[in-house]
Amino acid sequence: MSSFDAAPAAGPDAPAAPGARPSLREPGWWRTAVVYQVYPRSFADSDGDGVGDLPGITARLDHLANLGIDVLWLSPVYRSPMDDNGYDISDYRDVDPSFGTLADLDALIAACHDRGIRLVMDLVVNHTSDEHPWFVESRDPRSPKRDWYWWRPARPGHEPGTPGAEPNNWGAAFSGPAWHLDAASGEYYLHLFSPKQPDLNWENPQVRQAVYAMMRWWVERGVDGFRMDVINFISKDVTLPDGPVAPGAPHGSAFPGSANGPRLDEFLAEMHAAVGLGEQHLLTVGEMPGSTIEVARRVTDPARDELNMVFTFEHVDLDVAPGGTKWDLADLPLPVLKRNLESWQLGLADVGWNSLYWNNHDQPRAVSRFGDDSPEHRVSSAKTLATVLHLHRGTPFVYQGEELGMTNAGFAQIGQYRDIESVNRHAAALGLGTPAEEILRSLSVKSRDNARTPMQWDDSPHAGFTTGEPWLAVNPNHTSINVAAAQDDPASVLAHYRALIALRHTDPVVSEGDFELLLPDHEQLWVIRRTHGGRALLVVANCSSQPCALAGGEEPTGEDDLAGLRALVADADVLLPTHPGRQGLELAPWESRVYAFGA
Ligand code: TEU
Repeated sequence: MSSFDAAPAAGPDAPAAPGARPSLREPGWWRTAVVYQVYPRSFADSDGDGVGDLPGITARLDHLANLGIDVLWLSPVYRSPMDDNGYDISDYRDVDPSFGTLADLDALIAACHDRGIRLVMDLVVNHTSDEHPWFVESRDPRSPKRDWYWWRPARPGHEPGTPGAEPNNWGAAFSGPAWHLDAASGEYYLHLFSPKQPDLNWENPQVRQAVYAMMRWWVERGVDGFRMDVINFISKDVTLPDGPVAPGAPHGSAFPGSANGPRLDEFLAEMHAAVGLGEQHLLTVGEMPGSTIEVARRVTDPARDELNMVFTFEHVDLDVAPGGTKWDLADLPLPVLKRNLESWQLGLADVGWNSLYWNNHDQPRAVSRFGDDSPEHRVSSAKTLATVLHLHRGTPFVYQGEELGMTNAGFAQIGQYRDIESVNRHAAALGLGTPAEEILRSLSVKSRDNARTPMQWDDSPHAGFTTGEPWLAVNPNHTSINVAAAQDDPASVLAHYRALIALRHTDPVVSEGDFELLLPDHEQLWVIRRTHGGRALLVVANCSSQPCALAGGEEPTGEDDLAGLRALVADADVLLPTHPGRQGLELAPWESRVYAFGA
């Protein structure tokens, strides 16, 4: 148990013991919190080896404290062969030497707590590394750990190792089949990601107990919660049925069979009880590709004791051609995006809770994807995207560098990429005859490395990230986009994030207010009304690179039309503008205003 929760055994009215600090984990604390994600490999390197590390993060904590965030989510720092940058774990109870030591992690937890920041660990338990002792043991068919993973013989009538002999047709997320043949036993094991990430078999109760014990160990060490990697994959359809095959695709889809299986709720509730997630008010957020509002409502219903919130993928899968993969690019009309976020707001309004995010270590940079990263509009569009997201109801997640308006990497050659998904995708698509330019174009838009270029601290040669050679190239635009330049600039994206985070902490309309989307079909404007306790906030955001007049030509009638909006904003106070001093009925490109109504 964290020292913050070791309440003195005194009556409720007893004065606080000298030096006692308020608990960082009151019931429901995460409903007003803002989370900041650190991808350790790319945040700050303290020892000059070109890879970010824990002492580097600790040394930069004041940046997070100044931003005002409540929680640091640490992407994996566990011991790992780094096939997938730490999402392939070989020891859950140790820190990888490239990131430092357990003592460094203890120091980071303490330094966070000293600043009132909670620390949430990434929990990757759908799979381990193939170098984890559990899997090493499991390779022996007579081992008691054989059943800890998904070992299966070849498809009946097929010789192991021949084309099509895999136990089913699922493709892996990182290209190729989701099965790897182990020559020693002649059987295949399941890996939904890389062959070095074998899936754990959660049907086996010993697996589950081993995971819960490990989680308790981290809670004892002082962590304040868990972000759970692909947690809806832990329950699968145990018949492992073939998935649908898209035209021209080399493999079938692992959906729906590999996720959201019949025992998901049971496993999550069991974990909740076994780890004491509720009693200790730990933050839990489950990453859930392919989950629906219905699943999220169930899993985040407080009465069910499963999770606080989930990461949906719906809104980050909208710029994909119908039936395609993430690499099949498509335009995203604003109404489609607005309506999607609205559906989650309404779907989880009375039960459950939303997470809110544009960015993480797997997604391209928001300002490049949903905004306009040209020099003219980058700052405004980064601010306006932030305004819109942070004025939704839920817990916002900020990914490192988002608060600066960091952009996509701009890589033009395959040699610049490091991510296993991108590198494998390039090879697989070339093999299928896709033109190289087309592959590079989709990588430049969608590669996960867009999010992973080093954090831009200053304008020095490696952006203040490292004194050595960075593991992934620093974006050349760090000469102007960096923390040092933004720090004291009231017009910076950083200053705008500080204001939004502060507003959530002080104004219950932001954290708890009811949500309404106005003008849902407007192609430039994103208009949101939040109401709570007789007060209202109205967000009017021009999400386009052209000016937008609220005095339109042909206007629809009805409560939510432009004329109604004009009347609303005529005399209202602007609480949080992207363009201070501007008023009137025309919005500049990417201008947004938060108006306040009521006492
Ligand atoms: O990601 C799960 C996931 O399905 C995607 O976001 C993934 O990145 C996909 O390949 C995108 O096309 C989680 C982690 O966030 C990711 O970094 C890991 O690689 C993955 O699980 C495996 O642990």
